[in-house]
Amino acid sequence: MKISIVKYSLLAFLFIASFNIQAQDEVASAKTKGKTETLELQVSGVCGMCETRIETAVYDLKGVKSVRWDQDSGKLTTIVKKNKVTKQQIADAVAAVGHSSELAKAKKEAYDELPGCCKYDDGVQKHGKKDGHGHK
Ligand SMILES: [Cu+2]
Repeated sequence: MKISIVKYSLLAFLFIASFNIQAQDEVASAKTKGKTETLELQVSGVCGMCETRIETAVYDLKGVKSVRWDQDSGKLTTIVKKNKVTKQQIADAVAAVGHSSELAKAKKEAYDELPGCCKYDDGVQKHGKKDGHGHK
């Protein structure tokens, strides 16, 4: 009888301890989740130079934590501080450096200044991914 009481209180202790750890984990992840959000946008572009240009323009926005443009899919994934940056701001930033997206058309002057190999609206196909720097 004495032994089983010890056993039960040990079990109860372990149960409570593991519950507390789990609860703390949930609070921690809720904190991180609450601080940032991921915004996705389709952006036109064809090569590694486009990738650098697009990512640099977005990274310059205040509140942007990380940015990645996928050359194959054209998908721009931006992690931002929550409620600090909008998709429209991101679209405007890439439009200002010559890249159209689903929310904003590229500024004509900026598009005209792109190197020939980056003119995605003039029949240039996606290229140069394998050679590492985008152009031969
Ligand atoms: Cu390019």
